Amino acid sequence: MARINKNYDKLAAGYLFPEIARRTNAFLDQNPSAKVLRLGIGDTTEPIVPAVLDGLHAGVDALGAADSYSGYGPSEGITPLRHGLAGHYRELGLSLDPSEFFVSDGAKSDSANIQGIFSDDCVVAVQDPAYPVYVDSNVISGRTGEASDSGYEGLIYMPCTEENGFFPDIPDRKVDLIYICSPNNPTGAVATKEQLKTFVDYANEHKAIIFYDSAYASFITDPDLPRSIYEVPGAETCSIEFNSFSKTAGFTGVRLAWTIVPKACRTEDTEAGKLHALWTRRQNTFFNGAANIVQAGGVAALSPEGRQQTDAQVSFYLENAHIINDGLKSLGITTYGGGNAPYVWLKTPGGLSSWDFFDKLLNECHVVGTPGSGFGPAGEGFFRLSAFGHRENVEMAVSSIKEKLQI
Ligand code: PL4
Repeated sequence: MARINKNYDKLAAGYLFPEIARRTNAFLDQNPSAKVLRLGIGDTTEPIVPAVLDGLHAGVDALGAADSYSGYGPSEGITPLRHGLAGHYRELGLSLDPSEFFVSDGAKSDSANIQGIFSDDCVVAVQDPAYPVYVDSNVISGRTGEASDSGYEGLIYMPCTEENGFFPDIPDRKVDLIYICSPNNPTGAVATKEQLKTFVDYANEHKAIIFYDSAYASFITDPDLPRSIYEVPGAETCSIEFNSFSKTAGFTGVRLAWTIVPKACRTEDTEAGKLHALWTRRQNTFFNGAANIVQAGGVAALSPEGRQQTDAQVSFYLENAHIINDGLKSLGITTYGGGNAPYVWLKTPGGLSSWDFFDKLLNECHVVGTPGSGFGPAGEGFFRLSAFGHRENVEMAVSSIKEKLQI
């Protein structure tokens, strides 16, 4: 008799983003003429820049000629892209080998799948609030107990609060797998090298592994802030890093990302090289590589011209974040983030719950955001606005909030 994975039944509620879509659609059913301004999901809206489009076109054209046609490629990614990525990190002063880069179709899938190469009894620590994928993938894999208002039993929550500047202290007990996201989704906070060093030292001491999600690294403008965890001495032995072309090159629908598993990275029961070998084996078994057309676009995105154009687009989104921040602050709302990240994290006015504020913002201003509590217990009382909208929509949303929000 076939039986299902009962861990799915533990998942607290519907996945956050479909739930937002459900509530928004219900509002539109009731108010069909309303123009809803979406600052909820972190999804890019600007067109792909010309240099990257040229790369994608070249990828298509290559398939149309017998001498340049390619079929299945290496599941780890094509050589020019892995070399290009290693070159990108060399600019940060880091010497990672191209073979340590695993190209994939998304940081979401990689950050969800990575736990699969670790033992089921690993103790997991997450920043709270956090991108829901880290928690849900471990719930599904059976590393937690049931959910309650304070989170999942057995999961170690590391609160990120106003008091600690939205970066947690190291765990006060031994944990095995630690998820850190910087620039952070949802708080927009960026960890300093000193803050990351506390975790790198902890991980090396306890033979723990850090999963470092740097999907928004290209939004860092402050030259003193680290764009990769490997800028911290000692990180290569204890850290796996995820990054993505999604937000940098407008590839949220195109799909292209990379994960770095250094050969030096190891666990308590393995030698250096084993984790790299396991992830290679995992990807070879479950994944047939990112689309060749898309990888050609990725190579173009890393070219000098591609970088210049995508950097300009990132600056454009950061300007949106400034507009949102300025508008909210003018109403006396407390905000965080937005300076080196595409998310503005605001404290709900009047002490409203995150979902109550979601409904209020939608009903009064026709603006959709993301409730902080959807990212974890410590997100309650906060709310996230995304800076990825069209400028016109961002400006309309801010005007609407300034004119109509009753606080
Ligand atoms: C909505 C910290 C967004 N349906 O595009 P990927 O897979 O390379 O990267 C996804 C990703 C990875 N890491 C972090 C992220 O914030 C994201 C994307 N997050 C958001 O609004 O929080 C899009 C979410 C998408 C989803 O469920 O991921």
